[in-house]
Amino acid sequence: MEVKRTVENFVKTKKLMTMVAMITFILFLVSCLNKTATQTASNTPDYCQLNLETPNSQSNVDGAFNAQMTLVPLTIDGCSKDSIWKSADWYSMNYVWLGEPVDSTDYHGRFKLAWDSQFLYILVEVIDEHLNPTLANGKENYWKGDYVEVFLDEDRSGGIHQYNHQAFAYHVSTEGHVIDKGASQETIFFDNHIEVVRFQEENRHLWEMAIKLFDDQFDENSTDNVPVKILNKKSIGFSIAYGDNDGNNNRENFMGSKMTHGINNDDGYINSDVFGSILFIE
Ligand SMILES: [Ca+2]
Ligand SMILES: [Ca+2]
Ligand SMILES: [Ca+2]
Ligand SMILES: [Ca+2]
Repeated sequence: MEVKRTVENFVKTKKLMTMVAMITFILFLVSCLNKTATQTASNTPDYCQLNLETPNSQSNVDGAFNAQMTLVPLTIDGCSKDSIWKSADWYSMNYVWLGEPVDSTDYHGRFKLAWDSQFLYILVEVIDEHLNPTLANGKENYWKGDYVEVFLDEDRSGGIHQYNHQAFAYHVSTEGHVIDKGASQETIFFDNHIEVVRFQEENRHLWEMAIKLFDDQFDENSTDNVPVKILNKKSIGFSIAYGDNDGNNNRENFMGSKMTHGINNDDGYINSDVFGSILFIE
């Protein structure tokens, strides 16, 4: 009898210990989940959090935009806290140049423009559910990873620019490289032309850029190139686009700021006749 009671007590105690262990484990899991949520939130400074209100962005068939002058140089940190970004308009970059029409979870893009005498500033906001790096070492297949392409023609001359520098088609990669063809017909980096910092919050991506303007005298073999100073009322050739790769090792879509962009909407990297424009205003 005594032995039976002892066995029963032992079984009860064991069940109790198992329950206590399970409850402790569940409490531990809950505490871990809370910690993860807190860490994610605390890694995102308040001023970096993207503004979820979505005022309409302006579409412009001809891709002709205004850039507002900023009196304060911007901080290129991928955050939109700079005061000029609060007042500048959102412009749309959602004309489908290549690929099938997209829904707003696959891609949606818009941008703002600002300037001072030294830089053209661009803030790009892109919704993209898969951010894919440029393939290979960044130079290979540089138009096939997710990237922002900035087309610039400093004097609005128009014309062929594929292997000269009277205009540029800067491919800005997820790694922060700036890539285009050189006069030698080789693919080269122009990393010191554009300072870029990206910021990501889930499927939203901010690309903040400060861009130097170079004229047609730019020499890729010289270290003495001097950027052009930007003045009020100056106008340049400009378009902007996003190449969307969602894991198929290719550019599945190409979406831009102007309704059309030349032959197959893919003429911008060759011919600056197809660019839209920016007017710099005070
Ligand atoms: Ca900033
Ligand atoms: Ca996508
Ligand atoms: Ca030119
Ligand atoms: Ca993508």
